[in-house]
Amino acid sequence: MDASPIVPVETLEGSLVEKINLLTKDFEKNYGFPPEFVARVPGRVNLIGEHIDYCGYAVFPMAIDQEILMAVKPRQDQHLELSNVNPAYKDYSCELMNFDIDKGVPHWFKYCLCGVKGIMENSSKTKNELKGLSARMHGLIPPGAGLSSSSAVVCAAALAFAHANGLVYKKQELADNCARSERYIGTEGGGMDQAIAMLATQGTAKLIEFNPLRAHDTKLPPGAVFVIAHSLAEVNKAASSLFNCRVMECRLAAKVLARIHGINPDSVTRLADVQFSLNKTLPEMASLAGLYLHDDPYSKEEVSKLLEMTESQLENKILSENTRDVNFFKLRQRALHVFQEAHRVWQFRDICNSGSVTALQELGQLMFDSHSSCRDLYECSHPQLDNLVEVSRNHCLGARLTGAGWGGCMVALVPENGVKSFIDHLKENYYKNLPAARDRDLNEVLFATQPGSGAAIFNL
Ligand code: NG1
Ligand code: MG
Repeated sequence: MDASPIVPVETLEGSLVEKINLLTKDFEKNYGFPPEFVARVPGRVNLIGEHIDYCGYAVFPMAIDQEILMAVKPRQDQHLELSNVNPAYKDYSCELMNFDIDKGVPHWFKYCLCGVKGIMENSSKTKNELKGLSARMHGLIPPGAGLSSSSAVVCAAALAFAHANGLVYKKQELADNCARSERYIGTEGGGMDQAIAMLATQGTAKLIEFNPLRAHDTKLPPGAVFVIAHSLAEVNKAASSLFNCRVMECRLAAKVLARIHGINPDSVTRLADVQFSLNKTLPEMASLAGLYLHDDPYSKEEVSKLLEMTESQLENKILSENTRDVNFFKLRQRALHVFQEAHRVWQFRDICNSGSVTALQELGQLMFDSHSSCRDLYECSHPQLDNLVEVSRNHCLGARLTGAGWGGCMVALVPENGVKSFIDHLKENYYKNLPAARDRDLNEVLFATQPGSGAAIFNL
């Protein structure tokens, strides 16, 4: 894999040049000196494979055109000066040697600090040798939409800080590093978002496998277009414990399944670990989960007994800070979703490679199935998202929530010649009477997208 992603400015397309020029001017107006380079990191849409990356399973995202741009001037001191084109996001500054990322309110600049901290901890330079920067960010990915604006900010800051300090990393290294450092914000995410942000290439979706991180180009069948539609129910998963609660339920399901099968629960953290120990297929794992885990939620007491530990050991050794107070865990439903969804990812890949004349219909069905599973087994949907999928049902090939869920966007598979009529259908039947859609530019929340390119640095 190639080193730090530096792209010659002459290869830029028209609209990106304009955006970079505007940001450069805005930077100069704000700071009184020009930036030296711009880091660009795209958002992503996950086509299939939801809430399984942190269980060790492969996912299927592609980068979108919407992006985070960060204009930067390296400094000679150790000051970090962060500002945002959007006045709603307040300026922030600190010293490299003494900043702290608390797990309280997930302010925008904390995602930048995560990226910086990740590099500081994995640098060939000592902390004293590292220099600060002045940066101005322009975010063009709708926040709280499941399009991974958070990871794009983490990756942009990491890339910018590394470049400003003359540090060169492989893209995989940066992706792994950013996946780890985004957890400083308090969410126990997998590595999908940072991986696709770094490794995406124009024109192809990627099947991404973890441990070690690998990305495989996968051509979508001809005529496949993905339309993204925001339900306009907004979420910030870092501001609630819903996301981490699911991660913990999967972790506990893995340990309980391990115990039942005579494997030491301490040796597993992810459902994939149990599968590999048992050497079973994904459908076999789904059957085992259905057979050995009960439908009623497990109480903390029951899980502790099964894992032969006290409740307080469970809270302190296994659960995250913000899930220690959770008392019930739905292990069967979450494990079933994970094994079945992980299987759908491989089916999706096989259909893409099959050249079948019914490939588009088959992919669409997998997407509908994925949505139902997210809604019913994983309970990570939202009534507005469910409604959006239902309104789409007979007007596209397949549709599902994308990203963490609990609001945010749907992705729909639409044949190339049906894109306009599908978008018109949603405007008329979903957005027209939705109060949250009033005064919104619908082009920003409802658009067709093609696989875009990954993170890059443009030296000015
Ligand atoms: P978003 O959509 O950014 O909240 C999250 C996780 C992913 C993955 C998806 C669900 C982070 C940074 N991202 O994404 O790793 O688990 O949810 O598939 O935590
Ligand atoms: Mg995110």
